[in-house]
Amino acid sequence: MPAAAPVRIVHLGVGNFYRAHAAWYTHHAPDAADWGIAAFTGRRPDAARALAPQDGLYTLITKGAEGDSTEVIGSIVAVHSSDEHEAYLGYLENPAVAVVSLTVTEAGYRRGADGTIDLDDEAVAADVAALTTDPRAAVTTAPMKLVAGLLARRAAGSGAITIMPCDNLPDNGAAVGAVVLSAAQAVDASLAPWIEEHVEFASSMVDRITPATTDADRDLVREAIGADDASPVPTEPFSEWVISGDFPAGRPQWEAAGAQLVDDVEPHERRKLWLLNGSHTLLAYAGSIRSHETIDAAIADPACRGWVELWWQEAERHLGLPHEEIQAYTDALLDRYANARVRHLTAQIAYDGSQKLPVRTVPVVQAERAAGNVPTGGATTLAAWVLHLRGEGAPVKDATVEKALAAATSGDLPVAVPAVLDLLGLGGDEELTAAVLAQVDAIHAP
Ligand code: CS2
Repeated sequence: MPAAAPVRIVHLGVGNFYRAHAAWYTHHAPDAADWGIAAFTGRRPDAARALAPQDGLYTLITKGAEGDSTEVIGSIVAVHSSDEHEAYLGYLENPAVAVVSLTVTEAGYRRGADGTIDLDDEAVAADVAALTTDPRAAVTTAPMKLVAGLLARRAAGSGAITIMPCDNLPDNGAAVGAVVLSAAQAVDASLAPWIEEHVEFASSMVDRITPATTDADRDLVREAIGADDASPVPTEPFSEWVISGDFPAGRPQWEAAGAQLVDDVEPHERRKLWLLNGSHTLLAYAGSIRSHETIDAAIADPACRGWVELWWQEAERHLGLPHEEIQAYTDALLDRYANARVRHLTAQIAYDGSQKLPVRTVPVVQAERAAGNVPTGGATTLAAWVLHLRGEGAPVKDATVEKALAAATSGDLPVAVPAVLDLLGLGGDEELTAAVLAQVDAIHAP
């Protein structure tokens, strides 16, 4: 193995997805030797425990429909658990560190309804109190980690840096910019103008289906490379990364590794969020209720496949993209979903629905209703989510589900459905309510 590259990227939330995606592109950039990644875990320190003893190295297993290939990835040169706060501040103080990227899930940004930081969130409030007293105090939420890092960078006089979220939020750079600026205001009002001047928020659309690691993956790697890897990452062959934004302190030549640098990520992002993530969410709930454990099993069920196709037609009407482009993308999606070797669990995608539906499902349903249509595909997702919240299919794992759960269990379905629709901003719509109730029956039909 070549000597580890110097740390110039800090990543928050290292999990399988990041290691299948941006870390892989960084490994393949022609200037990879200059761009090491210091990766911090999210809440759970498992990834740090597994990766630190193997110096951040891990095996990527690409599961094609026909067979596997393995590759050892070396771009992560330092691994830390999320509480190693001094180490984190130390990186941010270093002017050579040019990028902070994040995969912290949709919920991790702690956004309030208006898109600014949710100061009522208990963990956020605790972080604000801590940072107001001591700018080097340990904090736990992602937005406040960014604020703490920027306070340290400003104090060190280390200048410009780019923050690049890689989560499935529309216009994720601007979204995180709004969160960080409002978080900074709450801690130290003088930081906000410094951020305006020194910090760029890049947007990125990331696309690669990446399931959780299983023991079978560890066995496969032992067989393939003759060494133990505590944390290999299984993924699919398909991969797409579209980035827009400025990198005043530099960045790896990701485009030479296959990433696309564009002026506007939005059309790519919406296409992916609505067609891929929107259909994933439909399959996660409707599929698991119909006893399908994986996406390949769900898409092989003619009823599920029919609803996904309806959903794609509904989304297409509002994407404003050429039909051929959408057709090519959805044809590829059908192949990706049918790849049984990936074993993507419906229960995994079912996590955090309260954060996911508002960005991947609701906008299409709203656009359809505004156009006078009753979207059966969208109504299926809504019906399946209500049933999931009422205990059917995949278990509910969702930190911000409290209100939706209360609405979904507030009475019989004719009461619960309108209550959930109301919460999603789709309330007072009898035609839509009737469509959702009809899809409850359709999902339950054999
Ligand atoms: C999935 C995504 O779990 C989910 O919500 O829809 O993780 C999806 O697999 C990725 O966005 C694919 O790029």
